[in-house]
Amino acid sequence: FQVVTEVVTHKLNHIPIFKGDFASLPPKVQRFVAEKAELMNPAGIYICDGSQKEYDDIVDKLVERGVLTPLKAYENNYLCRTDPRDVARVESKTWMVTKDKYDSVCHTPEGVRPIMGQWMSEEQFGVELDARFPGCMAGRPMYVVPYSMGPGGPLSKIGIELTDSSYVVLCMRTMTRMGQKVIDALGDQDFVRCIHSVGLPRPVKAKVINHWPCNPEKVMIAHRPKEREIWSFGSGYGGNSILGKKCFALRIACNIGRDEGWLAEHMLIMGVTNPEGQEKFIAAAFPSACGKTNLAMLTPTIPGWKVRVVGDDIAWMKFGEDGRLYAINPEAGFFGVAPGTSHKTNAMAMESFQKNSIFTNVAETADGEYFWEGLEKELKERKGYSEEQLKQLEITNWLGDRWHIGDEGKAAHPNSRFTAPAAQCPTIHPDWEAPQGVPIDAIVFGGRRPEGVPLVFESFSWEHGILVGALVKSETTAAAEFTGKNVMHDPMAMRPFMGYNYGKYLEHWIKLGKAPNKAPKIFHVNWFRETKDHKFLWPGFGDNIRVLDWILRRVSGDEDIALETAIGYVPKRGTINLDGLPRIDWNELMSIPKPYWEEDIDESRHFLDSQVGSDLPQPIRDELDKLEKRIHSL
Ligand code: GTP
Ligand code: SPV
Ligand code: MN
Repeated sequence: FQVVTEVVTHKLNHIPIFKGDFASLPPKVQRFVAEKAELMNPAGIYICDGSQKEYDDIVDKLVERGVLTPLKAYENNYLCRTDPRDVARVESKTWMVTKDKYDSVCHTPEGVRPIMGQWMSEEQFGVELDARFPGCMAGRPMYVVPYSMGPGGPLSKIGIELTDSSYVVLCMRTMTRMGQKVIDALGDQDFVRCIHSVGLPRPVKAKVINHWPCNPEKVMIAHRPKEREIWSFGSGYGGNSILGKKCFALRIACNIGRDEGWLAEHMLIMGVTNPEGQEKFIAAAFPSACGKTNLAMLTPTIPGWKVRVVGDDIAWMKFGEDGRLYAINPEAGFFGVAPGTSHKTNAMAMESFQKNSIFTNVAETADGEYFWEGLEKELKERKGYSEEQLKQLEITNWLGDRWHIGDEGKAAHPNSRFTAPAAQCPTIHPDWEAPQGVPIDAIVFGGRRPEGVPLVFESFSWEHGILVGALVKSETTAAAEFTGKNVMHDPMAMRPFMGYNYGKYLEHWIKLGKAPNKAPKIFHVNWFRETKDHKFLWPGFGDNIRVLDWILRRVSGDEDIALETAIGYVPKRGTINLDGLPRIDWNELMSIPKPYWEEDIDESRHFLDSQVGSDLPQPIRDELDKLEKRIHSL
């Protein structure tokens, strides 16, 4: 039987309710809201119901205030320009707070700073919290955002975000299932507690740029995994503030998954149907801004194939009773990279954001259309402009300045994003909201590897595949604060999102793939290998279906198409369909240069020794030893 722990309703000392019925919230929610309101002292409390009217009301207010600009060429599309100091995730200010340091990070040698997760002590967190949150919502409304990650059912989880950013409320409504229906489903259950403030109480002492309050000096994104709690301060942008996404669905959820026996991963989920009509599902992990959204929405360039999206960024995966791995997309929208998106590269994304979408830090044309790098050609053709007319087109860049194509600088920030409802994607999978998920047949890792790494290879086993994931590296992108193009480790594409000791995380992966569970095959792809003069060797985008074709034939047990090499199985020449492509330099694209891999394996060993150390599970160490031997005998 259950002990009723809370029977009293909670009091809100003098803080008015702007909207909603506080008394009808479940007691646990009342207490959470009341306590945090007491701490942050907002002007009033706004309980979100998730309705269209509520969304429209907030949009109207933001348009009035100049935070959003209607993009007049579309229905219900808006542009938002942030403070230019608040444009991406801030990995260096993201922490995991646990009693024991090694619950969060690995035992790295003296003087080596862990890059998979940053730990903060509970004492320090207390100090940092006190320096930020008391009174931080003064003069602003506090929105109460109840939301579900997942469509409901056994794999879904509920969170409540308290935020003083109305932009965040709008994004949460698109990115999650949000509102009264979640409160109704919650009842007396627990939920993930999410506290977010832009960190600029009124009266504002700093200058507010672009009507975008934020507090860059004091940014802190802290997670208390044991308590299932997130505290985010100072930033209104993306993964820093839309707390259902990276904070909950990856950093907190991987902890829940560890306790409950499932995986929370930075992966797209897609259904791929071959010309014979057989569908298989793929989950793929690429680091931020390395092609997940594009692959998930791919328009095949070879006849007879069909690709449908289940998710473009996050997968929650659990082995079912039949031993197969099932995945859900916990999100309800796409928060996708805008630059580079065009009808040529990603038509399905373009179709997804023709209405009801928010564009953050993109440029705007004089005709009220969005604009970013990569749209020049189709804009010219669609409008019938001459080269000269195109250059004369009046554009307002992401900073709000007048700008023309060919001018210095960028029209859109490289990490500018569209926020669009997933249901608007023409290729959304009919089962994308299936509560039990879809069965995964292949897991694919990848990254931006300009050198040395072939287009595709297949691992020899589940454990070897985990090593392949553990050694994912990629050139840095604009999705986080790093500048310049350095190849960095991004194990499992989770470096910025690891929620607990990475060695223990690898152990969890190993354990889940054991019989009677049927572990999917694991592959690695690289769309980004370059020629000596820095041209991509592979056309990418829709042509990536040709690689998926090979992968799925391997999954079906086609032995004849693969060659065994030191790093894994690679396609035999002629087994990837290249029909209709301009000349592909197969040798360059597929080569496994010994000097490169010798250097790489040394660096990989150093990485695992210094970053995972004694936490590295023995089966992965064994795989590393075997890989090293194979490379030396290349
Ligand atoms: P996050 O949302 O940050 O997690 O990124 P993502 O992994 O979903 O990356 P996305 O699909 O948005 O792609 C990021 C950038 O990579 C875009 O500018 C794309 O145009 C580019 N890109 C994606 N796929 C390919 C490809 O196959 N080849 C090449 N050359 N570029 C690609
Ligand atoms: C990523 O950086 O992987 C994203 C964008 O998907 S953000 O939500 O900002 O994390
Ligand atoms: Mn992502």
